[in-house]
Amino acid sequence: TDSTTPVTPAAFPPAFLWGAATSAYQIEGAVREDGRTPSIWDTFSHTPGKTAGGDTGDIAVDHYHRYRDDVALMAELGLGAYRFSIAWPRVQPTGRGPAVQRGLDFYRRLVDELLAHGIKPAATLYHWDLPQELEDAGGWPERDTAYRFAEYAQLVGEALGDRVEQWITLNEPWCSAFLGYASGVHAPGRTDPAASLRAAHHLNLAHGLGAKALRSVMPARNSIAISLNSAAVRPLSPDDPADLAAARKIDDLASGIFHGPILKGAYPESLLTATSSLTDWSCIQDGDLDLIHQPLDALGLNYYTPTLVSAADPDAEGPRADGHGASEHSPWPAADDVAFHQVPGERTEMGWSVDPTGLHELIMRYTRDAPGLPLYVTENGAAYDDKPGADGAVHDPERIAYLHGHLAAVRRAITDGADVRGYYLWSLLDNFEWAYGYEKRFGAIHVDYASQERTPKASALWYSRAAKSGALPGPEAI
Ligand code: GBH
Repeated sequence: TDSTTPVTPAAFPPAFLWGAATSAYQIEGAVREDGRTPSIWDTFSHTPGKTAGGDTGDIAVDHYHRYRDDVALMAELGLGAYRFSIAWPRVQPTGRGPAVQRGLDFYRRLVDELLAHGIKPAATLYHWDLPQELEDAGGWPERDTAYRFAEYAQLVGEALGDRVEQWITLNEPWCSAFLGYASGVHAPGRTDPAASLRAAHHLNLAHGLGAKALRSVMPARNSIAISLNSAAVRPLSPDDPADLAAARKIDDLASGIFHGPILKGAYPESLLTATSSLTDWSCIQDGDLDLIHQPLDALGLNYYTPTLVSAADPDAEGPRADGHGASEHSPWPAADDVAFHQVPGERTEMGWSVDPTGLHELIMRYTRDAPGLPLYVTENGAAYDDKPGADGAVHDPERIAYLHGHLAAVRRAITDGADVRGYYLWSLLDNFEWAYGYEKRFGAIHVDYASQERTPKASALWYSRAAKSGALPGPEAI
């Protein structure tokens, strides 16, 4: 492949994909159109107190009606690829039964528009918008949800498998399981650690069954992957055995719980033992691990910031710098003995520290854990307080520096032997940032939420130069 072609240091392999990513609920709006019914995020965002300012995705950035303009912007910027997600409640409003063609038609139109502009579509089947009816039937802690997902995957694969080559089953199942069912800062907002562990297993099962269903209906050339937000976990004192044990525990709960079954066909023993006070894992049935351990064509990794931990002082209310958000409940089951710390250094608007070495570390780790599997950075980016200046332009030098640093880390990993085939900037547009509502802007393109006017930020122009030349301009280039 092209990734083995020798390249000059600033240049990327010629076939490297320069992309941007979004997700359905964060951008589409049109929540009641063409047969769509509520997902858990409609219910959650309409529940008082759950999102900043009571913000919802009802309108979002109206991408459902403006997708043509948005694709035109991507084309102007010279993007080679676009990662979007499909809203399950548009395709199967009750989470069961035949597909709603009007719902699928939106994605057919979107994909055709992308292809007409030479932009490669990458479709994520599940970016957190479970049909509410399936949550009412028990949600991810319930085994049946995995079978429902497989059925949905098959319907979408049948409809779009002829024109979309790159597929991602789930986005960040860690967030679905642990922010959704343990800390409750994401939909459906439950705070039941035992249920969150069952949810994680059923998400793994959904991935396996879904990958199998996609394969059964799609051309063999198509690629199937999953996007994980494996944490780059670091011990506060690398020489302290207790801190090392804390880091291993969090690594199991963040990464091993998905890598183990998906890539190796087994959960880490240390994870099963550490969580035994909460569950006997009887949710794992005979044959599940074989189903989960499906052959994959690629692996997606989403990275924003590293995670710094130590052993907790049992007498102290441990520092809650990371992992809890606005919740009293931890997203880390059976980890009361671990304390989370703020990584030193510069931070983004999210309060997340800027540390590209974590991305390099993660890529090299995947390279070891999944030898031979092509890798994609399926999300990376930063929120800053962007406002148009007097000249109407949006100057965001911090985002340019962030992107430059992280893309340089990707480039370094390629030099070090990693097979990274592409990078999707999070996000194409400012959008609904989940519990943070519209307060946090991750977009390369600014959106005025009153007028829906789009303005590419300076970082978009910088990224465009990178995409068009296949090499990194200096961070000062715009
Ligand atoms: C991604 O989630 C999402 O895929 C995307 O939809 C979202 O807009 C984007 O990132 C920006 O947030 O959760 O406190 O334990 C990233 C969610 C954020 C989860 C960092 C893990 C670590 C600290 N991740 N988080 S915490």
